[in-house]
Amino acid sequence: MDILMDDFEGIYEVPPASAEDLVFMGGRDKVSLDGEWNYAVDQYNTCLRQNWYKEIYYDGEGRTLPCDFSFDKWPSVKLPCCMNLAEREFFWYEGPFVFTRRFSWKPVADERVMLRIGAANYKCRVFVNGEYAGQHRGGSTPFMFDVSSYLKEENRIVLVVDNTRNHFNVPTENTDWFNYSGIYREISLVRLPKKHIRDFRVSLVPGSDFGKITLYAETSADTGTVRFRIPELGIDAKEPLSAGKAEVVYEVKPKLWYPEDPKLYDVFAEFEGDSVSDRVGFREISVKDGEILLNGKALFLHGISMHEDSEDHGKALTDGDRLECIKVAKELGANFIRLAHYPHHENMAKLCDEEGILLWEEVPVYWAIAFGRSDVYANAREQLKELIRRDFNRASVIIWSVGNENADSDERFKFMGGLADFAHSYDGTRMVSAACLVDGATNSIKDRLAEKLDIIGINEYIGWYVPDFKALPKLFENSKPAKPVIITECGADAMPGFRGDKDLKGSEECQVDIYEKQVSVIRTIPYIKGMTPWILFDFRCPRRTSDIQRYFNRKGLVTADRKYFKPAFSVLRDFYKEIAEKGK
Ligand code: GCB
Repeated sequence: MDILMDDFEGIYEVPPASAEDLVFMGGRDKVSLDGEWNYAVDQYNTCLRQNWYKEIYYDGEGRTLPCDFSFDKWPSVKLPCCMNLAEREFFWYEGPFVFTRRFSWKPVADERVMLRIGAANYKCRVFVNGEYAGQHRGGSTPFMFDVSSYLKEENRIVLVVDNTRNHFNVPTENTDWFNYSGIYREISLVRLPKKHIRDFRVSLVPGSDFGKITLYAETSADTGTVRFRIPELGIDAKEPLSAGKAEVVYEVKPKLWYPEDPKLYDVFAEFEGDSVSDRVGFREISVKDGEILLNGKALFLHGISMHEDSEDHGKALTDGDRLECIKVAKELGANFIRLAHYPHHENMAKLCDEEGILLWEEVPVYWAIAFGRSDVYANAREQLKELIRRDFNRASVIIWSVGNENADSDERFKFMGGLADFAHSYDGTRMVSAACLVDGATNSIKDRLAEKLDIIGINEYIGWYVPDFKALPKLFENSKPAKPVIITECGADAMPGFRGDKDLKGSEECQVDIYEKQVSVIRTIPYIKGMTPWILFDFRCPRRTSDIQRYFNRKGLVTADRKYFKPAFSVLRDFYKEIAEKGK
């Protein structure tokens, strides 16, 4: 009896879907399952306890049984979305939701069908026609399940999505952003021939004097031949597989990708009856003698931080929302965006490839993670791998960040050092960083993790959380970093339209003052090679309850509705303009 069952979750604890289950998506036809789904709040997890997904309506004798669910009569919601914004009464709800819909399908013999969910926060369990297809952990990365064997002509899918915060999740129960619930990125089915391409990577070979391109594919079969093509560069190569992998290095000088001229090439891979494609830019990012180099030239990252959040859609931004974010960042003079603090939608990086914006992408290893636990490490590493696998071909992405503001302990060094090593080994074409804390005891940049990073990110709130501004020049005097530094956060809250003296916390004048002081010091420090102040837009945050906050973090330079530009916006814009004119 389900009411006497204590460990109802045990049977669902199968190994979660992993990065290795992700199949390369570029150029593939998808059947979208977005749209109207029936749903219920399932606060007590009764779907999992009573196996609703099995849809048992009758006893063995054909008599109807009482049911605690009625899938097709439940209210409906248009997915993807953030459920907190779907109905007023869901705003503060955290816990399980059950989503279900029917769909028709034409099964084809020998075909593989993958279900892909762009992201669901945080734990997602998938049932197709009464069978458990598996689970995924992590609220911001895509996952895929092979559902071929479950599909019929008429189908029922049930998804149980639970965003209950938990100390052993990545992130933990305590973050400085809103814990939106639901399936907030696209849901689709992808038909694959039995023999298909699983991964396809195209990149400039680092250190090749911009003269070599690697084309790499992984396939579902061990043997055969992969054909790689980049017509515009005259590349057409057939490469035999070895243990399911094919790689070819071409000597060719592509036109390089620059923010000012983001050239993209159409690239293709074909294997048996399968073919995939992508649009890829070629650029080299490196670090040398304390400089960050893009295509061999030193550059200063004129950046800004950004959450994935909008007043109307929460994290379920539209492409229109994303383009608006990019437009506002460009108005600021930014050539670089820090996508904090978790993987944003893959379309953001695609749009930045086209728009010529450099990106920092991050995994939610945020604040006080349970660093001592191997299962938590495995989950964080998987999220990082899913992100790298998803965005490897994006020229815009130049930095993988392995986390944000974590106290320097032995366990944390092992955990995050492990992630940094993994990022380097899984992707040799990018820089690895993390947003580190200032060492409070010595007021200096001193974090053991720096030895594992290519670039050191530093969050400092001097002028705001640390009121005495004199600490800022001292911080930089006290530090002798061996690597380039990006100020990954600095800033101040300002309530839009709240005017007052510069010492009045929360006033627009106070935010202006702090920005003016920050840039006046930062510009003089030679080892600082970029900055991404906190933050472009105000964002929802349950921790922020003061009269000037009202459940928003108001450190934005622009309000959450993207309409009002606070005066500090122009301080940063003018600074970026001035240094750009000086060629920095
Ligand atoms: C930080 C965090 C960021 C917060 C910000 C703040 O250091 O990295 O997530 O939102 O400070 O506003 O306090």
